[in-house]
Amino acid sequence: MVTRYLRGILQLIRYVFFFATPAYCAWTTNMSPGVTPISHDIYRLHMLVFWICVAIGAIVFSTLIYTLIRYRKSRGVEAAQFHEHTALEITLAIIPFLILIAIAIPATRVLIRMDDKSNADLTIKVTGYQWKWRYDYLDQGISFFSLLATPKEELQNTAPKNPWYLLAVDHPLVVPIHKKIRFLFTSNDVIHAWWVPALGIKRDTLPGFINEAWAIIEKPGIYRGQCAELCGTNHAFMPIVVQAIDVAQFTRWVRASKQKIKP
Ligand SMILES: [Cu+2]
Repeated sequence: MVTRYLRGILQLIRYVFFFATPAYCAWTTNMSPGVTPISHDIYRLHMLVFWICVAIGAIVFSTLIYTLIRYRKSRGVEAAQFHEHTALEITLAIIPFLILIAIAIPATRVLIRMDDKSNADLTIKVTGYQWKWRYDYLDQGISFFSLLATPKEELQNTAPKNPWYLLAVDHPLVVPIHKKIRFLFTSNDVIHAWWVPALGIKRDTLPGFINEAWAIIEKPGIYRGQCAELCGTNHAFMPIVVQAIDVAQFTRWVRASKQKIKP
């Protein structure tokens, strides 16, 4: 009964805030655990910090509410006067310090792991353009642009919108699963950001600079993302689609793509 009631409230909140969102069906209340080791690390870190915040909030607010009721003026309670309680001051300084250390250690560990781009199986250069992405497979010699594939009628509201409205491209980034992919990020014009939540990657692409990231995708599938840095008029029209397939399929795809480039 209670769960049904709560579910009803949640549904109502979803309708109020997300009714207009076409990707409403994919909406969840928490961060996605993703499909790469780094995205799992980020998820675990997020949950750790979340539960620490929940504990702090529960302690602070329960103490506050109890105090407000128990020591209210109408009961004739008078405010206590005390100054320079050294032991209390030290305790209140040490507790937050310990909490910060408890967060900083695993966070640093994840940052170091994110930075380990060694022993990559393939390298892909991602270049941001106003307003599209270019992918260069440095080892395979394949290059192409990836453009928004949403039909004009949907953009102009003359046709019903498909579930992947503004999240579909003509040529997705095709990658193999279980291989360490090293990404190099740069830009041709202004600052963009390549953001694919399921891969745990969000990197700025800066003209004249190279940023790096890596991913080992565990599950075949389609993973979508968007440009996450306001880059001009069509910022919202340069989505990212990553298609992860098994190694044999990837090898075939590489061969077919090279054949297409030849003429
Ligand atoms: Cu952009």
